[in-house]
Amino acid sequence: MLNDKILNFFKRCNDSYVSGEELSGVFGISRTAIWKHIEKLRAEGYEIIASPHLGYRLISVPDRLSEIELRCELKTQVIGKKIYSYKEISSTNDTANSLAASGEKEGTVIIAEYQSRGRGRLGRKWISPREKGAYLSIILRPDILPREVSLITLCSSLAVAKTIREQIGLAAFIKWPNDILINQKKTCGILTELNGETDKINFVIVGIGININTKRELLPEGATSLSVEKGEEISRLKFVKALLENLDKYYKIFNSGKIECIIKEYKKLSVVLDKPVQINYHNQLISGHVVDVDKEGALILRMDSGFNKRVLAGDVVMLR
Ligand code: BT5
Repeated sequence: MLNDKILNFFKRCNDSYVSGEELSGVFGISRTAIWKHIEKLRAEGYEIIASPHLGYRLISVPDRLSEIELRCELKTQVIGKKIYSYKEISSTNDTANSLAASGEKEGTVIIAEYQSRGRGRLGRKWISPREKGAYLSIILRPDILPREVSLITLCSSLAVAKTIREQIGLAAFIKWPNDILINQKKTCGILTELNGETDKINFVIVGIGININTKRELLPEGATSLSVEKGEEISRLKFVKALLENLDKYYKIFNSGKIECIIKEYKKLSVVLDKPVQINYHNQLISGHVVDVDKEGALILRMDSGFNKRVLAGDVVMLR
């Protein structure tokens, strides 16, 4: 805790030197104790130089997804106003679910450097290599009906794809309902979980897993990471901050009722629109041509019979 306070003090000093004496006075501990805290921060990857006459100066911060670094100059109104960061967790969605059930506010983010039981849909696994990706969950309390919850996944996948395009310059596309692809390979998956009753939502958890600096060999078949595709290391911290800002931006548009704006943007990045697909829908394989995504986020499939079918969930296989 004191480490965080010292860090915040450095940040407020705008890159200038702070003397050991000043730090010792502010925090009410000896200069030797201050030095020990500085050593701890250095061990965490903070570059802090010391000059005998001037004191300490923070030079650079590590690429860690910690609460203190993520919150620093984060320009959001709702998302990330509170952040819980963990070095290791079972699943960020599980923690988010329990925090939300005990009343945690909308916008709170739970993020971890490693997940021992990262989850996908239908009990599938999400591989979460340590300090390589971003594994986060966001608590939302949208004023919508349970049947409209797919729109939250849609909105979040748009925010992820846009962030990849803006920050990394890679052509990211969305594969309905919850995958973000680069060069047809999966780089991000989204798991949206709903807690509610038939006609009322208590809360929604949006879980996002993104492979950022993950090596190809740590990932399953058909997966990739931003660094593999870009051919260089990526600042996870910068990327995740930009992502939180985009999530905030699209959630605001969503809440203002401009769903059609979001769907319009979404369709431009969809890999399934106008394509022949096969969908595993309630354990039944159906195939057809995707003709639209409707205002509740459902896929409209023109079946071979000529009839349209509305699909709200399922696994899509591209046929061409
Ligand atoms: C998803 O499920 O794609 C949703 C994944 C959501 C993960 C996040 S991480 C933060 C939060 N906390 C959690 O516990 N979960 C969320 P689905 O569409 O069912 O895809 C799962 C499938 O993707 C697996 O069966 C694998 O084939 C593949 N997969 C697993 N790990 C992957 C990875 N790191 N990158 C790409 N593909 C992966």
